[in-house]
Amino acid sequence: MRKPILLLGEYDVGKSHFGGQLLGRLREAKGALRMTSAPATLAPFDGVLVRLNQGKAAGHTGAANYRESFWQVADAEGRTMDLVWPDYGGEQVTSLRNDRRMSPDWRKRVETSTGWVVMIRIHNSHVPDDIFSRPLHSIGERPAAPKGFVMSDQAKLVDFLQWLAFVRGTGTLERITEPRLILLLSCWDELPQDEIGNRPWDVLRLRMPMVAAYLEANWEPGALHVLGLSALERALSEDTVDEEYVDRGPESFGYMVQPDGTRDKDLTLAITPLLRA
Ligand SMILES: Nc1nc2c(ncn2[C@@H]2O[C@H](COP(=O)(O)OP(=O)(O)OP(=O)(O)O)[C@@H](O)[C@H]2O)c(=O)[nH]1
Ligand SMILES: [Mg+2]
Repeated sequence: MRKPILLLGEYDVGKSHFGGQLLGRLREAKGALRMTSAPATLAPFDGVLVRLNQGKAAGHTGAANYRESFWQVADAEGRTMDLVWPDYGGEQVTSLRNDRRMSPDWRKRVETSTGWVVMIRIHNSHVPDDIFSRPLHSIGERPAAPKGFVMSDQAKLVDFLQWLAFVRGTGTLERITEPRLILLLSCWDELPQDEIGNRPWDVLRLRMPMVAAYLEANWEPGALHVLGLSALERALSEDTVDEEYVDRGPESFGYMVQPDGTRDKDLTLAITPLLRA
């Protein structure tokens, strides 16, 4: 079964590094999903894999790039599928969202994908402070109101998902079962100590309550998954070598966070819910 995935993530959320790490794990064949035949090419993730093996981060993907890779994968029960995994410059999603226009290629992806994987860099996303989240004594020091109307991060995401569902013709009179949706809260390792041990849903409810409420109201529970992801486990630099990465290899790093808050080194678990359709 061919499974085109609509991977949605803006600039700098970690799409390319996750793609590279996921490809590495699938080839290793030690996790819940494994590759059944070697992919014809490691592109577009070859560059990321080379950099990670050198203990360095890769650069940003060119804004105009869109490339897909085809992976034949199987789970432990022997179910096989062809996963179509993309990599592209996150600016494309930003302009889709801002311009409310999409090319025929993007429209086809929205219409034909069996699953949507949405990545947000959770540490950078939160509700601005207000009287409910700030101590009362600090209210006098209110920051200047922004000039003009600015949509919050969470309102932007809800608005975008509503629009995509509309483009696809997905009605919301009943809860959505297709496309399945996985929300990956990426760069989980960046979260502060008092949040890093929490469950992904709780972190989402705290940082983006409107998104949490929207997803719960519109998706069928079995078709909706909110998971944590730290594809690299730590910050890497583009210039300085991380010796431990070189010694132990990128396959020793990275984890996903299960719904109950436990960590698992098997990054393929971050996408297995897509294949249970
Ligand atoms: N701390 C930490 N940093 C990460 C992780 N994954 C990626 N990063 C860093 O986040 C930055 C963005 O990652 P990319 O994978 O390039 O993001 P992208 O979504 O492909 O970005 P564009 O190509 O610009 O669309 C890079 O500097 C990475 O080193 C992670 O799990 N933890
Ligand atoms: Mg990229």
